[in-house]
Amino acid sequence: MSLQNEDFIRYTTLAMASATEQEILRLREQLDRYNYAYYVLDDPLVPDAEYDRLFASLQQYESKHPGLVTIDSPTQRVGDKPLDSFSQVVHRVPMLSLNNAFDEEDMGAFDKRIRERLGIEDVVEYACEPKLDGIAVSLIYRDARLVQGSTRGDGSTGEDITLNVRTIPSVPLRLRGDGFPGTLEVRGEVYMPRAGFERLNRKARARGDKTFANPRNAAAGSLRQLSPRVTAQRPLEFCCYGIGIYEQGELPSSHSAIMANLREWGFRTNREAALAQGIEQCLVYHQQLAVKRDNLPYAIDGVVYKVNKIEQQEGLGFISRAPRWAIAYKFPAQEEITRLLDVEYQVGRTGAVTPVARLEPVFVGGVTVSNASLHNFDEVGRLGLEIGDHVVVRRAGDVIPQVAQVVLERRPADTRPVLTPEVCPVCGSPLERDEGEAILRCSGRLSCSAQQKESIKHFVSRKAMDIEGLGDKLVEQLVDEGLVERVSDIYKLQRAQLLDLERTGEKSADNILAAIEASMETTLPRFLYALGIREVGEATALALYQYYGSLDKIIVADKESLQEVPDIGAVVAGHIILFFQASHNLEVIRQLQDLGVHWPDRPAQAARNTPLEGRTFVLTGTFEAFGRDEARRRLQTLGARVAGSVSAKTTDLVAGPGAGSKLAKAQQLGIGILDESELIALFASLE
Ligand code: D41
Repeated sequence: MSLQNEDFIRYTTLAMASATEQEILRLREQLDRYNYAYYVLDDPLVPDAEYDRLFASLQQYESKHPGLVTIDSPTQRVGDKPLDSFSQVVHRVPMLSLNNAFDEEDMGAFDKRIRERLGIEDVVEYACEPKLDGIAVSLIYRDARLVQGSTRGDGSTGEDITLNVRTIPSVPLRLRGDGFPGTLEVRGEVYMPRAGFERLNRKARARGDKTFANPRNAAAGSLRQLSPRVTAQRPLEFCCYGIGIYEQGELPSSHSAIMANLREWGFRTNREAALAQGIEQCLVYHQQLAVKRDNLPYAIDGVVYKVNKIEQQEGLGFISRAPRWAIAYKFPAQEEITRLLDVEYQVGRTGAVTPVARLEPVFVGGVTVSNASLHNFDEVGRLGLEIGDHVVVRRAGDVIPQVAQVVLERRPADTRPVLTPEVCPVCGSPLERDEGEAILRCSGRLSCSAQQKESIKHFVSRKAMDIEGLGDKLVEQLVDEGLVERVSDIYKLQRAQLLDLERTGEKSADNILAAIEASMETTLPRFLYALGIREVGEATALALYQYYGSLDKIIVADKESLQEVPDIGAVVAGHIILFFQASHNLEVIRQLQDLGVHWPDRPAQAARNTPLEGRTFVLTGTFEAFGRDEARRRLQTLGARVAGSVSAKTTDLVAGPGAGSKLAKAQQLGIGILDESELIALFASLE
């Protein structure tokens, strides 16, 4: 397909275009507008489904009329020819670096220097913005078209990554609106939002590939791909923070006005940005952002303050490659180096043996960390971890601290390898490894006290039987004392036995007994979930209940039948069969029922108003009028099945903004697609 066709634009602006050409222009304009609303305004105008439909339509027109394809068409983001290497780019206006401040004193000194140099008594106006933890990038636009993208490099010379930045959806290929200069260089950070980073690493782990240590490395690694197709797959975003070249146009008089213009022209700016009058307000901003930090969808490592008035910036100038008018006030680090003291093995409910790092306590991301997740033994191998090593520990947001990498330069002489256990570290049973899985599992099942404890903890947990007061510590005590071996033993507990335990007084013993009693009246979905069948979470438990209505039917269901249940595939069906084949599981269930655990079966079909019976919905994206849970519940009440993934059994997909692969798959399969308003209309007509 020809990429360049400048003539097309000129020709069509003469209003002599054919109907096809007009349609192509209309689609592009509409897609650009939707993209702008989505990425810059954070306020989507249409469901993703609609965007994808228009996009597909434009693609179709363009493939029939290759001569009408232009370089700035939304369909032309991803080029398919990989490069041999990146060429160098000299920055006409150097990309300066930032001086750092680490405490309020540093900030006070910064403000004082500025007021002295400018000779002003009054407060200085500062523009404040989060310091994104990404890669600084320059984008050059000539006559509104993106002509070059490059990395900052050393500030004077970077690498030409034009083809890669073009694949980032929040990078405009063409400027919007008017009033922009003939040549405009926009600078900003390319970063990977946290959710995308976690997803990428999860996938890498599942495939046995190397993971990225943090979102910044992931962004850098993704931009450094010679094949733009790879970059296009990575969830990157661009947020601008300033300008470089600005020719043939009038420069606004403040940083905030420049940013407002960039936003009009199609760039994402940081919505947390604010103006502060004087240093005091700057410090308040820093404190407030520190509180928000963990809840932001992207990683930040501080606040950048800039003197807002351009005239004042010019009066201050720069010194050794950093402007005097800006400073980065850093937050406490989210990565620290500490020592790996030992690796211990944890045995989970399903027998999965996972390695856990015991660390020399280290203050990171605002808390003291002494344990970190190592995921699985393959991960230990990939990290090249040895006991005694110095490691980088990362704690960001509310995720569990992780060992991100080994600091090989600092490896002491006396490190020991991390051994992969051959038998269960708790019960000594042989370990098994499922085909194609990285996870080792204890084969001891419920003879393993670790699995006993974990499965009992699961059984009593809030979303399962919800026995309040039976906390983890108490469960461990009960198992260790031999009072509870299997979940049914809970219902045989005597008051005197509880009182014999340490730390259990009369009152708490009575409360626990009352909670145990109350839990006997339960629901089948809760009970099914509580059994702890592998891969049967809350949603699957509910689906089983809705499909079969009673436990007896589930117990005798065969594999084919189980796979008819929405969201249940061969693997999960296999786990369910295996569970109910084991006679000791059936015995525990029988005992539980004999001891009084009961639930209502699903009411007979005929008595219910179930107009959506036989239809299988999948919900994707976000909704405004109600949460996804509520939408699911209401659909189920109307008799529909609600599955988690799109398959041949899906009849309807409800797509809110943010829908992605499920939508694409549904379109492929020709499944009916509804947006939120259509769903609301459906409820209105049926409820
Ligand atoms: O968010 C950022 N990482 C950020 C980086 C920002 N918000 N503003 C920045 N401003 C500058 C100046 C003041 C020099 C224009 C920066 C950077 N520089 C920067 N990023 C990497 C090196 C310098």
